[in-house]
Amino acid sequence: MYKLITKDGKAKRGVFSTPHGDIQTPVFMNVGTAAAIKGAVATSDLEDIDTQVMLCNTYHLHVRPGDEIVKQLGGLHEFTNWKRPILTDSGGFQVYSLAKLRNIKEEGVTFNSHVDGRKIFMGPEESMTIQSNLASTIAMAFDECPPAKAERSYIEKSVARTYRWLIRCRDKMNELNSMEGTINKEQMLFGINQGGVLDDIRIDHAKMITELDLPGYAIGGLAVGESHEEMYHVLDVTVPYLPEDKPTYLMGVGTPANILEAVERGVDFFDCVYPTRNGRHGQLYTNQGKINIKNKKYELDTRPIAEDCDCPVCKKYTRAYIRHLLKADEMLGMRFCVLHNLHFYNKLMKEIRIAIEEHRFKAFKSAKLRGFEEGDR
Ligand code: PRF
Ligand code: ZN
Repeated sequence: MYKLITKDGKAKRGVFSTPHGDIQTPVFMNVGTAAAIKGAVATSDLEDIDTQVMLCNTYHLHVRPGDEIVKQLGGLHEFTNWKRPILTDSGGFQVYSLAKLRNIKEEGVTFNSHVDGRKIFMGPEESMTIQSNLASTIAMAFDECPPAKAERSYIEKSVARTYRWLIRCRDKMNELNSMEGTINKEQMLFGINQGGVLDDIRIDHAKMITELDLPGYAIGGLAVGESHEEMYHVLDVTVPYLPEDKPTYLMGVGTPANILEAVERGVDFFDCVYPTRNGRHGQLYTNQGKINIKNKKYELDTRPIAEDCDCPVCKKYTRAYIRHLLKADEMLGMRFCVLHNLHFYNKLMKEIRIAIEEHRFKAFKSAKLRGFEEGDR
């Protein structure tokens, strides 16, 4: 399903074929947690800015509107009218970061819903059933993401359990994919590597999950409080133990600079809330660094957000106007900022793909990083 087109150093340029269409990698997946991109961006807008994959969350959609409801409506693709690939995260991470976690046991986790406080149980089988109901293209394994500063003994126990959970996820998905009434019988399961910043645990776990011959693998448990250097080091030691002929997905990462560094180390898939979250606050990405459009100095600025940007917003609107919209709390301001940022991330990935194809990734990366450092103008 994954075809490696070419490599430039360790950087990979590939195509991942799915029943919902091909994904050109490296790719950025746009975060639509509750089946919506925050900032009033529609799935039809995503098509306009040439994005490839939407990411949704098992936990959020289970709580509201309920995965059974989404199933009755034909699955996420029908529900959202986004017909290209969708990846669903398993709920594992969101339970730790959002919900009030009550208890974690071999069977799974018990937590309180962040919407109405009701008690919910989720284990590998529940997560797979929910993701099957949502009918995403790619389902993520149900894992535990231990805190960055957890002790070695805790991480060891946690990773061993995450491995046992992966076996249960695989078995449950096989069962669901062969069941009458399943919407997407070709749903794919990606395993998730964990192990904090401990090299030996990361490597052992990577070897074990690779044995299972799943269609793709993620590296989880990063960008949770460790330094950038620690994160890059984990990639340096772990990626070589994941299969080169399958996609590698770095979960929840990151800044444009983080993405460039990770691509250089062989990562194919990314997702991050930065472009949407920062956009909603008027933080805009450009090739000359981030700018804060609410800054007084843009009051009379009639240039687009970025002179070199061909997004639908930069083609038509000025910094002065967008600044005014945000200052006046007009929703349109947020929408414009999120659209520009998502376009920026997706365009960056496109440029990365071309640079790898032309075997000039290293020079491309250095030039980009130099530009980003110019900062607020
Ligand atoms: N596990 C899962 N989802 C995630 C993570 C993880 O470790 C992370 C860590 N950055 C983001 N999203 N299931
Ligand atoms: Zn733009």
